[in-house]
Amino acid sequence: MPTPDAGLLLRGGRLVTADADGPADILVRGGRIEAVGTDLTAPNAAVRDVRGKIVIPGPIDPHVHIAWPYHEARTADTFRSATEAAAWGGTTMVIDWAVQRGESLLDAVAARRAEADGAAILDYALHGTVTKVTATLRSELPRLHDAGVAVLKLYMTYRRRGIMADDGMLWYILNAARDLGYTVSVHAENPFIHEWNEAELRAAGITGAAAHGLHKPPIVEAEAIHRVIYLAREARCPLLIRHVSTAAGVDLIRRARAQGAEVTGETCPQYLYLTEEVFRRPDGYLYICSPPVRTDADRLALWQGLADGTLSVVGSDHAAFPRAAKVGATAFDVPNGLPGVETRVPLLYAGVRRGHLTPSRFVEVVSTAVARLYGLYPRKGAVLPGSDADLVIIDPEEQRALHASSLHMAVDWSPYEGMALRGYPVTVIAGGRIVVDGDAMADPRPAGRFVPCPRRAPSRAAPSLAASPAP
Ligand code: DUC
Ligand code: ZN
Ligand code: ZN
Repeated sequence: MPTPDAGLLLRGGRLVTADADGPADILVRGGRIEAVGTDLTAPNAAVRDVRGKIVIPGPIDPHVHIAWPYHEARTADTFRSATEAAAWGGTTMVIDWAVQRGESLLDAVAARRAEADGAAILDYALHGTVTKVTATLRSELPRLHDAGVAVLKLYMTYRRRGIMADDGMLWYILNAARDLGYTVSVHAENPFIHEWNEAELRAAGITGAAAHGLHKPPIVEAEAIHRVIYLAREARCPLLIRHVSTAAGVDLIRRARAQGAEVTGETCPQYLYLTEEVFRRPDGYLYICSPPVRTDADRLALWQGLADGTLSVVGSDHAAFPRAAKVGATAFDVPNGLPGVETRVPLLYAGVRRGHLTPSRFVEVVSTAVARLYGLYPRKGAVLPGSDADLVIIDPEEQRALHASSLHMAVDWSPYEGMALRGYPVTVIAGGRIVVDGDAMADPRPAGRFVPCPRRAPSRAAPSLAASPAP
């Protein structure tokens, strides 16, 4: 009888990576990939026949909000329940935030690790959200690498929540990050425009779900993206725009990249699949997230941006608020966010079926490009000898319909209720453990590890705007 230490041989599958697509056997041993090839043999290993299935490097969700406070509300999950749901949906690692709430970001990292260690069933990493430049923060900035943080996040809005970075703070952090080797990521919305619009709408008595899209039209995102790209180019700091939702945003990033700027974008399944029509539904308030979902034209521009490399990664922006937490408030007060850590990979795979992405590009945006962005490639995001044995097996013929009742996130609704999919992750291997197998949670042990993200290589010289036309 084979023992787990004797290894696991996945035989006869179609291995799809960011740069290859073809038949391959994969031998897993000791939590890592030991060999990849054709006609592999491993006398004592357990053998699994994966003919007809697609094997991909483990998807990484670079944007989740687990147990996350939003005014009086809090997302309903824990590291345990959220990573279980992630695994059910074919994700093998998540990246969450350590948010500077008082003085110290290092304390926030330690507190977040205390929540996750011994609870997460999957590996996880943390990025650091800077909310205030204090003396403590200044002194900690050079040491965040030692705590495993390589990507920072700034909110260009949420002024009234006291976490907004104004232009001065943005400029300071972009310059410090360039010198210290961090990538800066931003939530790009202009607060002054949407707060002005909110006041007008409130005065007119327009506060239902549709007011959400009305107070944050595309200019709210586009102006902020335009401004932060300008600042980051002048500071020569690598920049990631989080959750891009507009065609205008894609266009700004594309043009800046064409001029040599080190800027890229993330989008999320909600912006690829949903449109502002949802705000007309009686339960339209459920769909309130920021930025808002947009039009069909925006949706298609985002798919195009993902396909042509303008946008590099897809995160879920998972924020699991149950119905009860969202009902009853004005559009401006509803806790923002949608559940999505479980549905990100299936929905992106559906993008292959629908002709938006090649199979390799799908793998790149859900896995490999995330690993590269966080400095984790080829430990993560790859199927190479020595890589962590994080693998997901997709059955391209598996038919599933998305229903909140059969999904595993800590919520009683799904933005994609009833949506039929062909092709679904059926087996999830994380660190060599078979975590999900068909209908079974095969290994719910909280064995997820904190994965420190290394300092990135020095920035490519990004041209100054003084030397080239503005984007
Ligand atoms: N927007 C959301 O919709 N949810 C989480 C955080 C955010 O900025
Ligand atoms: Zn955000
Ligand atoms: Zn978010």
